[in-house]
Amino acid sequence: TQDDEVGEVELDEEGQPALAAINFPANWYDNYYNGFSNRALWPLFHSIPRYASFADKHWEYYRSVNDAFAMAATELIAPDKPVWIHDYHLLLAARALRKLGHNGPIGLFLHIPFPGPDLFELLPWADQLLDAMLDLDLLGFHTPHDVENFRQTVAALSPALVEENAVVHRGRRVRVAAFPIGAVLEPFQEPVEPEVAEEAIRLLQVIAPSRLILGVDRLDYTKGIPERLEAFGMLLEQYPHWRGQVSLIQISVPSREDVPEYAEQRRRIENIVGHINGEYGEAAWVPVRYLYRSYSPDQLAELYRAADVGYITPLRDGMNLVAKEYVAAQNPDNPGVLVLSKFAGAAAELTDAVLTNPWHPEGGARDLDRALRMSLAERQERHRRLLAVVSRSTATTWAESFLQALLAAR
Ligand code: GDG
Repeated sequence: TQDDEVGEVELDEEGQPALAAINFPANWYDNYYNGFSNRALWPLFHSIPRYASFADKHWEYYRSVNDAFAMAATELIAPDKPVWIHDYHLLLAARALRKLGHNGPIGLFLHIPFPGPDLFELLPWADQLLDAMLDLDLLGFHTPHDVENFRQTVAALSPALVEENAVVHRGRRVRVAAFPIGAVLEPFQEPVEPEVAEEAIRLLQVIAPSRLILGVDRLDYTKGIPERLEAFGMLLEQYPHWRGQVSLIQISVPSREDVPEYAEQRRRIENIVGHINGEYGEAAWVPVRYLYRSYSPDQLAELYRAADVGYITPLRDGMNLVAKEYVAAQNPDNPGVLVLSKFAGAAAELTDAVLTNPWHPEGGARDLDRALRMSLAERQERHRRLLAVVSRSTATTWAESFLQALLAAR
């Protein structure tokens, strides 16, 4: 909304689950979402402090919005019922709920990485934020590495007692554990109707007969897209026999366009794409097809399946579901190769991917060359093990195990 008032809670009980929404004034959204959430917490928690900026006003709105969510929740949820909070936008909500008298179990799952103390303490409000998180009963992360960072941050910056699987403070035990999220697999494993995937099919026709390397991400500086393009350029430079033989399709889904660092990242990517295509392109072959738009899951499934290499190179990522979806979409008889950044949370589970360092273009080029040359037997063997991991824990099993732990936490 445009005015200065927070809107009433709007309840939609038709769907399953029921949804409630609150309208915030535009300047609240700007300071809370674009500002504190995406210019302070997002870059810092992804270990990219160079992109972080801190403003008192952003923090004030972050507090107000967390209070407003807690207020709305208490209108809808009895004080003894469990509450599951999601992500970095609502790190103060448990504290706000406790102040309003909520005494039921409260859990929070963080979908992004958690930094160690050297980074976390750069935040001017580090102590207050950490202290508020200790009003939770359960705090879930994607990986054991995030759990360890949280434990070390608490040990360094707070008087709380740090145990193996919990943090204890003011008589409350906050259970801390890893719950690696899984993908919704069905859309990527079922056959796709040609009509609904027409766009993707046409795109594949244009690049045929060359081999295909595929990148899919929101356009975000944490996803390592310029670094990926540099490594692909290095492949063409150092392994010239691949020129004309392999193309990169990079799908970048528009995201957070009001945040200046995202606009800058977009320009940087377009610049590198232009450079590579100008340098290596030929009349009959365009090395990089760059698409700044989104595609439906059916179209993505078609592209995943056609790609010889799924090339996913975040500088840092909580999990990365595209990596899991790519594995799920492959034909087991003739699967593609997942080349995955070792700094994605998914790398902790997907150890049979070709793990790569996105900061090292020559290493990246070597890993791509290796993936493109990999024998059928090795591809099948790696894919078999990756698929077992991806099938074992899905979005559903993840949600069930978190909820079970939340109820057991008290
Ligand atoms: C955050 C964390 C963590 C992709 N292109 C389109 C599209 N997608 C879908 C993919 C995938 C999802 O978006 C992206 O999820 P990721 O996990 O890869 O990345 P983030 O958006 O950064 O998600 C991440 C995740 O939360 C879950 O906890 O894994 O680390 O950063 O499912 O298929 N969806 C549509 N159009 C597209 O063009 N509709």
